[in-house]
Parts: sequence; C-alpha cells; structure tokens
Amino acid sequence: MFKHSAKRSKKVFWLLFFKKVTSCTYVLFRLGDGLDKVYITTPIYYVNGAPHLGHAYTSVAADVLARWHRLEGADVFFLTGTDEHGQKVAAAARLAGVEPQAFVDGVAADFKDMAARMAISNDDFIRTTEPRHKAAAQAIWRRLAEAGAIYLGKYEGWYSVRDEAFYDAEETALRPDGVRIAVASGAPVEWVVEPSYFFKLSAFEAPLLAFYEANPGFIAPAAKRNEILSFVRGGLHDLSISRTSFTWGIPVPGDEAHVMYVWLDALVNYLTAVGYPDETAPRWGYWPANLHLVGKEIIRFHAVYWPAFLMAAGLELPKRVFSHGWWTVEGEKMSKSTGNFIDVRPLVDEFGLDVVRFFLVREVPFGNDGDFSRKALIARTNAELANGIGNLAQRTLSFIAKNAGGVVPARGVLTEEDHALLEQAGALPEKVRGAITRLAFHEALDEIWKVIRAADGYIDRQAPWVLRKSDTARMNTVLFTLVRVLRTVAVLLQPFMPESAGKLLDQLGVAADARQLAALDTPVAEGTTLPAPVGLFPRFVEA
Ligand code: ME8
Repeated sequence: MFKHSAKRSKKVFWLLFFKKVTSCTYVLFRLGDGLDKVYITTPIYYVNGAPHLGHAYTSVAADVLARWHRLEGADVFFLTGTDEHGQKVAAAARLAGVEPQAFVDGVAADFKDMAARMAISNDDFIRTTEPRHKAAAQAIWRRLAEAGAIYLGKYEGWYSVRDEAFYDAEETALRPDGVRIAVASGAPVEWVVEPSYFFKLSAFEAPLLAFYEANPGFIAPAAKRNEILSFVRGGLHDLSISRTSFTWGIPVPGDEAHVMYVWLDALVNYLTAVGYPDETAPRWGYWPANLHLVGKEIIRFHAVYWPAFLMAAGLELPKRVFSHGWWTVEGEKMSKSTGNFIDVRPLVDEFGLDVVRFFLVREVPFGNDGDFSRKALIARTNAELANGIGNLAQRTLSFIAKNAGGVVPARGVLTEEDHALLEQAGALPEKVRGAITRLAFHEALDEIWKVIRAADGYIDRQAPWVLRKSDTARMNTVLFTLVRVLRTVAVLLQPFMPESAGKLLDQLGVAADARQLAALDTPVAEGTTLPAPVGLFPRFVEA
C-alpha cells in the first residue's frame, strides 16, 4: 500500500511520537491550575431532533466549569455547537420534507436558543456545515493521508444510523422480533457493503495504551477508563472513515464520491473552532483542550478514535475526557417511541432558570445516571433554594433593612462564634475548588450548603431580634458577619446560578467588578447602602 521510503519515515514518526507520549510525566490533572488558558467543550449535538434535557445537562455542567474558571481569573474558551452531517440528520430532513441545509439551519437555531435560555456562556457556537469547518475537516484528512494513515478499501459490516457507528458482529445481537441491534445502545443495525477509506486505527493500539498509562487522568471517571482500556487491549480494527451511499457530508479531498464519516467530521470541530488549520490563528493557543465533556455513550469516540486521529495528524492530545451519566425522565428512558423528550425551556418558564440549572447539577453525583421528575425538582427547590439560601438571604437582608438602616452594619469585636463561622466560610472557596476540579458539582454545592446551614444556626443562636433591644453594637457585628458569609456564598454560587447569585450580590451591595474569587479577600465595605431586599426563590406547591 505504501512506498518503501514512505513506510520507513512513517515508522520513524511513530517511534518519535510514541517516545514523546510515554515520556510525558503525569501531573495530577487540575483544570486551570497554573494555566492562563482553559479550553472546555461540550459534544456538538445532532440536529436530527429538538434539544432536550440531556443536551441541556451537558451544556450546563460545562458552563459551570467555564464560569468557575473565569471566576478564578483564567482565560477561558468554551465551545458548544451542532453536528449537522451524516445519515441520521439527512433522514430527519427527508422525513420533514425539507432540504438538508434548510432543515439543519432551523434545528441549529433551536439549539442556539436553548443555550441562550439556559444562560450557557459559550464563546463560540460551531456548526459543522460552516465553511470554516469544511476547510478544517478536509485539512485533517489531507494530513492523515500524508502521514500514511489512510487507505482505500471496502467496508462490509454492521452500521447503526441512530448511533452513527460501525459495530463488530460480536457487538450486535438478534432481538426476539428478528431485528439486529447494537448491544450497547439497543439501536438497530444494518448490513453495509460499500467502498470506503480506512483509518489505520490498528496501528494505534500500543501508542494509545502507552498514552493512557502515562496520563491516568485522561479518561474519567475511573470505571470508564477501565472500560476503554479493556476495549483497546482487546485489539483495534482499522476504522471506516468515509461513506459512499449518501452525500450529506464533507467531501473527501480528491475523491468526491466519498463523504467523510460523520464522527471524523464531528470530532474535528474542536480544532476548527480554535482556527485549525491555521496554527498561527489567535485562538490556536487554546489547543490542546483541557476538557471534552461527553455523555457516557460517546466516550469511545473521544477517548480512542479522537486521540488516534490526533496522534496520526501529529497534533497534541486533549488533557481530559470526562463522561457523565444519563437522565431518565419519570423513570423512563427518553426516546422517540415514548415521546417523553423533555424540553428544558418550559421548565425555565415555570420554575426559573437557576432552579433548573441547580437541580441538574445538584440532584445526581456527576458521572452517575439519574432520574428527572417534577416531584424531585420541587422537593429540592423548596428544601435547598427556598428554605436554604433564599431564606438565609431574606432573613438577613430584611432584618438589616428594618433594623440597621439598610446599610452594611459596622463590625465590633468578633466573638469566638463569629470567628468560627467566618473561618468556615473562609475555607469554602478551597473546598469548592477541590470538588469542581474533580467535577463533583454536587459535592461543591454540599460544601456551600453546609455553610448556609451553619449561618442559619448562627442566626438562631445569636438572635439579633433580641440584641436589637439589648445590644445594638453586638447586633451589628452579627449582621456584618452574616453579610460577609453571604458574600462568599453568593460569589461561589455564580457559576451554578448566575442570575440569582448576581441578584444576591446586588442586594449585598457588591460592585460588579468585585465578584471574582480574588475579591473575597477584600474587606466588606461597612456603611454601604443596600437596595430593598427581594425574595430569591419562591416555594413551589404542586397544584
Ligand atoms: O452524540 N442524559 O450527539 P447527540 C444525559 N453528535 N445526557 C444526554 C442524554 C441523556 N438522556 N441524552 C443526550 C452526539 N445527552 C454527537 C456528538 S461530539 C464530536 C459529537 C447528551 O445529539 C450527552 O452529552 O446524540 C450526550 O453525549 C450528548 O447529549 C449526545 O448528543
């Protein structure tokens, strides 16, 4: 297949690459630690159907991270977008009776709307039908071809349009009704025979295993890492990377009878958005990405195929791929057949943006599967938002408005109890940072809520309503302490609930340019006039 000299130089290339990868010392992965630049991605979503809760989930989680790193002062590039080619999308357009481009334009606009409604702070929105992406995908193809990693052959095997994935026979099974399905996803597969270009994935078995070993933090959580390790150890076959039986895709450079396999096309989006193939582009400095956040069903594409493509192209590999779990809705899998896809936008209209964002990252330990139900949403909102932070803020701020002249009270001598609460709040940023670094969002929120509960207990014990009559200086010190604690809580809540945390900071008189993590070290300005307090979270009662 290859000329002898090309083969030898290719061997030298792999050897050098292999050495580079294995000699990398593993530094415990901490997103943003010591970095100016942080690049975070969501998957790009298929536009075969409208956006739903699952898409919102990944986007919100990635958004929390992006906002967190901005809060720490990092230079963040946060990318989301839509995956618009392939058989599945073409079939959806056909079913809708619309030309594919017009169809994808409509659905992509819907995904953009969902992102805006969920306050996703993405810096760019990539669509794979954009000219910049076509150029990048074709450039990668050429680079892979030049590296000798592509050859022409014929694909004969199983393909699932729903998963847009090729499957080995052992990965499929016959259902009792005679339909053959992919075991992992349950999606029907069809037998495909067509000319196809192949990527020499088999050559990457050893380099990938060496890379995983040298970078134990590359795949998370650990269970997924083990799954990927055993998949790769089980042996890799070359991968079909072009299709000839339909045309809705990016043409293969030099052989336009083929369109690129939608997953190769899609993965390249992460490079397109930072300017590839122009490695002098202003955004190129963000590469390699710090984190690709993905659902558990697409880990193989991100943790096996993608690093192999990048190795072959001689490009740096992302630092981490984290796979999260799946939501069911009221106990059932979201699917076309049950028609139970949940759109988050009506929920935002009904409950408010931050209630929905909070629920998504609080309810389920990130990485695990979870179930969405109205009952759980209402229970958590009432317990932790209305009765938790909402109540603490309201108690404190309305007391200040009524009894302390509506200004941040002056602090007197601090007692042991004041110190204890302030120390607990002072230790919070580091705890939250630790949890967020592990993408343990529920733990980060748990830590914040420990402080909220401690502050509630503190008010009960200090009883400022009693001090009002007996010792106003002490009352002021208690209120000052509470304002300081609330400021810490509100600053830390910004990535999770940007709207309400912003409102709370307004009510605490914290200037817009003093809401960074670093600003927590500055003293709270006594005497600042506070606006009239307004409730943050109402209690919900199901009719
Ligand atoms: O896979 N629970 O797009 P997709 C949690 N285009 N998350 C869910 C979910 C659920 N029930 N359903 C979907 C694709 N997701 C490809 C990606 S990337 C180069 C190409 C989320 O529209 C989750 O993040 O099928 C999952 O990985 C993603 O949506 C799949 O979106």
